[in-house]
Amino acid sequence: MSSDRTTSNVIGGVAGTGTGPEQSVIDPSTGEEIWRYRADEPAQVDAAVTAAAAAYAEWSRATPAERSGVLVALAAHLEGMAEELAQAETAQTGKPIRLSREFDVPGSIDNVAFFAGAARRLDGHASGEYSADHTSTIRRQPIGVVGSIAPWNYPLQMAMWKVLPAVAAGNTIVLKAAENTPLTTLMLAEACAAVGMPAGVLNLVNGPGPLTGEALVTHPDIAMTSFTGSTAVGRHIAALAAGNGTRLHLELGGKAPFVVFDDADLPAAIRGAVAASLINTGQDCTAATRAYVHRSVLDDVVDGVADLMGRVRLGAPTDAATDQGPLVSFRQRDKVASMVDRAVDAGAKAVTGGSAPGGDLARGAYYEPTLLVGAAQDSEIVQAETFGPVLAVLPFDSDEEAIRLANDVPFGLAASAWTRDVYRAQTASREIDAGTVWINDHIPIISEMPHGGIKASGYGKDMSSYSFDDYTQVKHVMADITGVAA
Ligand code: TXE
Repeated sequence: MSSDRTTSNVIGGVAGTGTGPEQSVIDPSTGEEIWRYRADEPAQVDAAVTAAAAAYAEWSRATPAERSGVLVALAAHLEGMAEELAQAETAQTGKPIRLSREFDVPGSIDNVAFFAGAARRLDGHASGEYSADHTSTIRRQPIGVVGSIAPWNYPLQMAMWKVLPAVAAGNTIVLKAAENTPLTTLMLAEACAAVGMPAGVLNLVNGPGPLTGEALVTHPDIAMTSFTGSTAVGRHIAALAAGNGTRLHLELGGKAPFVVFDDADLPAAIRGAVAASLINTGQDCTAATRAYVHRSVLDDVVDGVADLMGRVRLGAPTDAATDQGPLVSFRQRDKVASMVDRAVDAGAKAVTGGSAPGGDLARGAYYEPTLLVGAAQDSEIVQAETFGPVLAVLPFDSDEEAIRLANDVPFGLAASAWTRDVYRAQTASREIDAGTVWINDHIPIISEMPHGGIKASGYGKDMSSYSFDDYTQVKHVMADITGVAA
């Protein structure tokens, strides 16, 4: 579908190609190569950072209205490419076309619209006189060239989350997409150029993390690194960034608990557990992965979830009737399969799923929706990020135990509590260690609200005006006013 594309990077407004090793983009529903490109090497990364640095002087001094105007035009332009974007997103990730059409693409465009507005609300504040002879002002300023590295689970949305707060605040950016999912990010960079975003404001490089990503993170002219990906790579990047002294924004995945109290609306909780564990084939850092269910309603929840999971339609991602496509790659599918196998070896039972489907689907990276019971709290399947269509259900006996188990993992990105009791809901929202806690829901995100974690899930916020805390610096300007009146 994209095999006619001949360029794989955008540097200083010019589309070009890398000089490094060849990379394949694979349709994971068939295993077929849909595009091939050459990775960007340190020379291309250096050129991209240089272009971003050159564009910074003008872009950082553009008025908020000017920056906003570019984003308003971008939102309209992307609307016109929505179907093309959805098709490309589905081709490179295997996600159902319905998800691309109804979530990835509209969510991305809504993000552009939000930041078009937020760009004009970058208020500092005038502090007034705290000292007899001086007046203080707070300026909110951009920080320079941002180096961003995005993952493959939501390629377009993750690119948006990185690019928009950075450029809305007046920074310029070099973005690296995940090496297996570069297509929609390239389309985004071209759309930015088409609507008149000045050359060099958004630069795009592509290639593997150790080659292209590390060249970006260690480049001396980067002022900030923003990364979404695995905890292991995030920590490695943090160590590299320390060598430069650059500021960091890290979103490192999660292991979201889904807590069902005995007074919950059970049909809603059951539907929610299935939707939240299978969203994007479970390749979502906020996906529900551990359901803690009060022992008195455990059997009802297990039966209900197993029933609904059994009805999920696996199929071709391009089919609008498909609920669940393949995982993004055979590597990711094999990672998930071996985690489930180890859980079962350790004593868990797969109530439904637990293997890759046969038949026509065997040629793709598919894995069945999987419900596990009997896993131990300290086992790998409960503690480590799975990133697949797998939900483990564990019982609890008291509210205190539920909160303790919910917090008993290294991660702290998202969580949900299901109850009709306001006190329980408020207590859970206060006590659960997570950047987002949903009550009687799990998954929805909106551009106006922040997303980001604590503990091994990293730090910093995506989306919302809170993201400007990461992408701007606060400057104190203090003036001696004693001579002004003279
Ligand atoms: O991630 P990586 P992988 C988790 C999820 C998944 C696991 C492995 O659990 O199963 O990570 O996925 C770039 N220097 N998440 O291996 O490697 C890489 O090129 C600089 C959660 O694909 O972290 C890509 O652009 N960059 C997550 C990005 O990092 C490097 C989303 C993510 O890849 C690099 C994705 C290096 N040395 C996976 N090595 C989330 N937070 O939602 C890799 N990269």
